[in-house]
Amino acid sequence: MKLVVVGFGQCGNRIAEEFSRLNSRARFRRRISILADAFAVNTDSADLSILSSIKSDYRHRILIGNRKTNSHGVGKINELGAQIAKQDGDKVIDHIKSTERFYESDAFLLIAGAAGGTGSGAMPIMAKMIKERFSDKPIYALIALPFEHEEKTGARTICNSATCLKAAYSVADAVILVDNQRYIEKDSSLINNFAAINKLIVEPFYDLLCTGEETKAKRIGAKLLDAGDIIKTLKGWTVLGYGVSKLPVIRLPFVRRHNYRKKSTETIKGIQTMDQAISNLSLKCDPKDSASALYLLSAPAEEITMDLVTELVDYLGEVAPRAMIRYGDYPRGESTIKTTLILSQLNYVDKIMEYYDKMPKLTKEKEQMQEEDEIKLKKIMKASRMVPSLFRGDGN
Ligand SMILES: Nc1nc2c(ncn2[C@@H]2O[C@H](COP(=O)(O)OP(=O)(O)OP(=O)(O)O)[C@@H](O)[C@H]2O)c(=O)[nH]1
Ligand SMILES: [Mg+2]
Repeated sequence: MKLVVVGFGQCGNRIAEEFSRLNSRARFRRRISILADAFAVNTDSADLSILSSIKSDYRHRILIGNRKTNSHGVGKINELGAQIAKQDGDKVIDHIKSTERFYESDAFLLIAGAAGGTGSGAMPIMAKMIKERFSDKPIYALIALPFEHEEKTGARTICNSATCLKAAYSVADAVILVDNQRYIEKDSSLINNFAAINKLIVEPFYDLLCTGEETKAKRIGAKLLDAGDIIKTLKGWTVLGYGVSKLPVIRLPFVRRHNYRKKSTETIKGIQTMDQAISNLSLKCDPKDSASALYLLSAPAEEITMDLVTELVDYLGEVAPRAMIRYGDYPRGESTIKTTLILSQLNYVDKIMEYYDKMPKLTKEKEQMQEEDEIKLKKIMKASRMVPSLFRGDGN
């Protein structure tokens, strides 16, 4: 599957860069392209200039709103990010459309941080514009949710996240949720280490995008998972999971083929990677709320047995009983078993309810604060009438 990746704002730009690196890895190691192209869109020229893997010309690093922001970002005001996208969106679409391999792409992946200003505001607006122009390709929004400490310190963080999520959900075919907090829970050394978090965010896409692009016969699974399966699975609120388990490096094929005990250990390893994928979901949610799931098993060809494949389907069926399950296998030369999992069409996501539930209180508090500010300012103005003016005689 080939994506057109567009990152908005600093978070979106950096994750788009990571996708671009993933594409280089696929091309170098597997001779496969998984991106048609990658773009970075920002209101901040400094953020664009420090990127490294996205092409450095103005068509790929697209500056928007420079008249309004002097190229310094929108300072968390996502309404301004949205307004700028409405005005400059055509420029972004022209650049995307003119990319050489645009017509090879299967879908758009638009990326942003929910809590910022540029990405949070501009990404959903651009999703709508892109949908109107290219109705034949699905649009996926990948949204990074803020850390807990950011949520504690600012109402803006919650408001931006809630408005971005609502708008993205209403236009995108699927919204892929990644919770920054989940990545530091797993490894606290990751606090503020965005480069490491971004690598973890994009890793589940690697095999998922590569498998349908393979041309070598020995890399094509008995049950090939292609773009069509992924597109049919992805709908609405979506999370991803990923699990990996190492296999012994030295192999004696004739021993394994006849060794029942070893085979069952490998089935257990396969199940373990599914367990890992479920417990490491990109956002905490209940798999029972998913109506559409997909898994991809990547392993050496000789490890992919019917036993393992059916055990994994049964297991996922128990964990996500409402879900229609699609699956595939990807024979690889590496000595690992990997499971990539998508849980889509979630009908309930705690975290999103949390943001939405907080909004009425925050809106009321904001209105009250504005009223108080006006009253206080009026008081000062009133008192200032007794102060002589330095402008007297100027007509002021
Ligand atoms: N996963 C991840 N999250 C990031 C990254 N950079 C920023 N964030 C998160 O994104 C949010 C801030 O969004 P930014 O992308 O910095 O903001 P912006 O879209 O550039 O908007 P302005 O700077 O306000 O114009 C915060 O919640 C950050 O924790 C990143 O590289 N990766
Ligand atoms: Mg910024």
